[in-house]
Amino acid sequence: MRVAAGQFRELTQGDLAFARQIGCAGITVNKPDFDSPGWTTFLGRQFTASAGPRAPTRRWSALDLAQLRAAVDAHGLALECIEGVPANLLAKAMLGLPGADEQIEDFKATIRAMGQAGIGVLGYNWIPDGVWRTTKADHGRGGALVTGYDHAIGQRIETGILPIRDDSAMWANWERFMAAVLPVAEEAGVKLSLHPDDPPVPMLDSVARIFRDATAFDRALAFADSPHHGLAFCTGTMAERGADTMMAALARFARMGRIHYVHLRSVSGALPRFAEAFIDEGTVDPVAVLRTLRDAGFDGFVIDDHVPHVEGDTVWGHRSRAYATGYIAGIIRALGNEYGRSP
Ligand SMILES: [Mn+2]
Repeated sequence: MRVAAGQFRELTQGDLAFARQIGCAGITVNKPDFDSPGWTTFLGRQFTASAGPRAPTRRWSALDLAQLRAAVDAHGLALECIEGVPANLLAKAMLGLPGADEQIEDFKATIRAMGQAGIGVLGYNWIPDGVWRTTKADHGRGGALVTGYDHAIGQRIETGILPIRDDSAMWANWERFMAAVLPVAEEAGVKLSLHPDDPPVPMLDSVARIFRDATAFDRALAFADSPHHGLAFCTGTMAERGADTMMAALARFARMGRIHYVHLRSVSGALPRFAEAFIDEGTVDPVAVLRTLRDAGFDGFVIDDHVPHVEGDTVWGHRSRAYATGYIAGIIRALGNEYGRSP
């Protein structure tokens, strides 16, 4: 068990130095669009500005991924995982719209490129419209800015942008996707890791959120019963339905060996209304989480996920992440040297 830094939408040499400085063994990268100006600069490519909006890169190349991995390696860090492709690269597949097959083919090409670059874990989720919050500036401890969600507000929102999709339609689309991509992941040696729907409510804006509880994970893990399909277990999202049920699910899936990695964050309250919280408050007990993982023999990595925005911090949250990461690392160390941070 080890700590990584994550939630990087783009990356700089300074970000990597910082992750190493605060003791991380590795990093994860979040939904990279490798043709964006930031990524183009990081990868040392020429950037040609084009007029107007540009669609994200549909499939990642093994060369871009290998260059990314080499840059991370050079800082003494492991590139643990890439957490998802940009959401609209899978939205048609999720919703079963025309173009779904092309998106699945692109995703398969991305998995193969990941394997060629030696990057072993690819996170994904099944929410075409992403994470929902109804407030982004709730006042957390000491006036820190935290996001919050109130289902009384969320359930009334109907944008009319997305088609109506119920549970059975979303399951059928997911099963079609998984049946197509899992054999490719197995052949490429890449693990696919499913993140729960956040917030985990039955439906938002006419689209069902199928990965909202442990029962749904049981079904998904049975359908794709392979070491190459497992969970990106998010303690925060799961605790949005209650910390006790989150802990029970954590223990069970960890014992099954189906948790690939963990997002360790906390929330205050639970649905229908919750807010994000610092790691040392709220309903999630990080000591209990890490002890449960240790006792189950979990050998993956843990990241801090979302963090409150504290005084004087950057957008990515260097200060707040240093606090959360150090907190997690300290607990892992206290649980026993053999589970301590990697050198
Ligand atoms: Mn998460």
